[in-house]
Amino acid sequence: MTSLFDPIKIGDIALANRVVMAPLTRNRAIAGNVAGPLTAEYYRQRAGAGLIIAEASQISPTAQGYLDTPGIHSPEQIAGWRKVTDAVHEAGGKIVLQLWHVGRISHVSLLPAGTVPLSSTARRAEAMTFTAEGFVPVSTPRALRDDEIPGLIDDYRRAACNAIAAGFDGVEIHAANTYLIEQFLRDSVNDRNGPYGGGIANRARLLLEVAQAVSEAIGAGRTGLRLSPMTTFTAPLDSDPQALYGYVVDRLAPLGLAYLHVIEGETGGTRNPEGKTFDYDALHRSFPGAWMLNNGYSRQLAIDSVAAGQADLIAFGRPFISTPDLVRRLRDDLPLNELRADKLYGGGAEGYTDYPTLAD
Ligand code: 8OZ
Repeated sequence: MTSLFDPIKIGDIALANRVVMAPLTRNRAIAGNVAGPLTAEYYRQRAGAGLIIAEASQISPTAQGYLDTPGIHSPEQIAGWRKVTDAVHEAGGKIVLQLWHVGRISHVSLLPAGTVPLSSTARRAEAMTFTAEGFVPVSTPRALRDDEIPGLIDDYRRAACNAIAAGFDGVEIHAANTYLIEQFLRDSVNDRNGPYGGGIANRARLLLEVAQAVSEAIGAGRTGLRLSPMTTFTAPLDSDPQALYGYVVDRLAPLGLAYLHVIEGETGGTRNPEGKTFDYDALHRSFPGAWMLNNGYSRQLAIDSVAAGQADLIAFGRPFISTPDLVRRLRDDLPLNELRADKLYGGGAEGYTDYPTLAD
């Protein structure tokens, strides 16, 4: 029987165990949206994870949607991330970067002067974002023209190459949580005509072109992708999630990606939204790479899921924030530190790099 604590090779990346640190937005980038020394220390402390998925990072200036999130498009950002990856590698860990375009979940104050958020649609989301002025409603977006899509795909490709230049072991394409790629996927948001709107094949086209471009640029064995079929964070569900995400996974299967990362239920919320069922195992059966599941896993559920072959890897979010040495605590069945929920977003070391390990 496979153990959560057994090593595994996912694509080209060899992991010491199957406990993954989920990507977690912490809004602590320094000037220029650079990952600073505190961020290097934060990830170094968590290098016991089999894999760290570093927080969602904007692929271009137009891809940002919240204050003080890191980017992966400038030389200074690459240099900042290099210190992070060196620290994690020196501590024996592996780390990939999550590539992010927020789409319409942004505010003009966070974007290049004179620009508005970009999406599949010109309809504003019923959502808030965090800016220098605090929480504000997101701005009304502009629908990307079809002739702008190749440039967008180039931004993903360049960001992936930048991540490799910064020393990451790979990247995770963020196609979850109702950001840009999911704004194309779902018929609840995408109101386009033409090659990127209408039926499932057209709505999935951007995701598949991004996955193809990134895989070609840095190797499929260094490329993962995250989905959240039942998350309603800033947009309603698709009218037929099983068909949509089933199609997506069928088309991703031949690319040879290192892994697929699937959030079950509502991201950060219930694993079983009332009245909404989704067959995640059906997706798993059609994907040949490593299968990573996430959302509210307890120690026992994680151990059982890996032992039963339902998942190859389990990603933990909040437990990794509070407990840097989470793998050791899970292995020895020891209690975790308490999470300081008021320190999740923004600020400094408090609630970021000051959680104790057992060794402390
Ligand atoms: C929390 C706050 C801001 C962004 C996601 C990147 O949900 C995020 C995010 C989470 O994927």
